[in-house]
Amino acid sequence: MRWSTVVTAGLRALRIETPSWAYGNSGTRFKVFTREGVPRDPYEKIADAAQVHRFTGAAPTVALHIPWDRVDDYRDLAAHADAHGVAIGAINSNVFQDDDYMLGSVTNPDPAIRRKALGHLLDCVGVMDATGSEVLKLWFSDGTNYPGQDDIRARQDRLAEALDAVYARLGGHQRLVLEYKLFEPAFYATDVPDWGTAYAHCLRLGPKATVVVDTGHHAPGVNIEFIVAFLLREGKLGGFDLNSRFYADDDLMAGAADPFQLFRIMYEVVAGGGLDGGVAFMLDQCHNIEPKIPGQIRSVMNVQEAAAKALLVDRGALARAQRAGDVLGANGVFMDAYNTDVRPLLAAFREEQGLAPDPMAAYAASGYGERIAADRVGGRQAGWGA
Ligand code: RM4
Ligand code: MN
Repeated sequence: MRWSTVVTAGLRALRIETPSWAYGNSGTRFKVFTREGVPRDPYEKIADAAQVHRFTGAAPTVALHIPWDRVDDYRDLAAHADAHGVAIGAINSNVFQDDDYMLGSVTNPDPAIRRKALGHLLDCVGVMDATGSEVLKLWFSDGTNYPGQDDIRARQDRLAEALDAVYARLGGHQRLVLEYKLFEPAFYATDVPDWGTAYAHCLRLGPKATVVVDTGHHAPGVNIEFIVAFLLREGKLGGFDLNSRFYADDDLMAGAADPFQLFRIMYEVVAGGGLDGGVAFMLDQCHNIEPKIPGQIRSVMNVQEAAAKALLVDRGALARAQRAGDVLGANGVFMDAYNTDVRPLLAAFREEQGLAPDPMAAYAASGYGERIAADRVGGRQAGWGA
């Protein structure tokens, strides 16, 4: 088959990182629900992440969030991951949950609070040194709620100063990815609200700074695939936080709300060489009402399906139609790929690797969910914000 080798090579290259926080309890501003079997520490979160890899073969790394995943010995945690067949991926900094950060972290008007926030970011690079992680993910909740509350330009200066210090601390094999988000928790002016702001800071910093696109962090209707195409073209796409949204930063399963959008994004990834390395495909999701490990497995499968369809686009035929100005022909080539049922292809792809064709069914049959529910009693469950 003409296309299967292209698709298989692309799928092999696609590695999807799962977030440690997806395995803990989570919820909304209104309620965090507790569930049986939820991990009580980072070691158990990694054990759960390893199950996602075991059944999908496509999720070999797990991202940490510091301090949610604080441990005494990060080398030991990395060894634990290795023993479970996975590795520690991106280190996510967290400068949004201390009382001190009410008016911001690295952009706070108080220099002492800025120093504290920067200290945390530098500590995160120390964690990377111990775990072997190559990616530091920076997301700042910084911003203001009211016009006039603080000086918008001064806050950019403070941000740049902190980013410079973090950048200078990175080792040769380490890089930072800067995440943007339109709003929340700041409601008037967010300090890194959009890809343009993140891009400008990263451009100034240098080659080890790139932009991370969290698919839930845009205004409704924004053309995310355009952003992806642009950043890839500039060599500034560092990675994705994949999830889906209906309204704001909903953090629902990737590909659940709008599989067509995920396909369009993955097409730009494929066309722009984003599967050839340098782009981290991370999930940033929470599972508030659905079981967590299967929620991650389903998300990985959704990303794989979108990628397979993107890889199926007949790019020769598409280019010919585009050159000829054949609007409907070009769109037809695109839609033919999207409308292909790639599930049999993915099932075969998994079987070739010695995996079960249906990871959801295989996980359910494994009994792991029942086992952790029975074993993990006592102790304090990990949860969002803990
Ligand atoms: C933010 C952002 C970050 C994530 C936190 C929990 O909205 O998406 O990536 O680490 O949430
Ligand atoms: Mn994110």
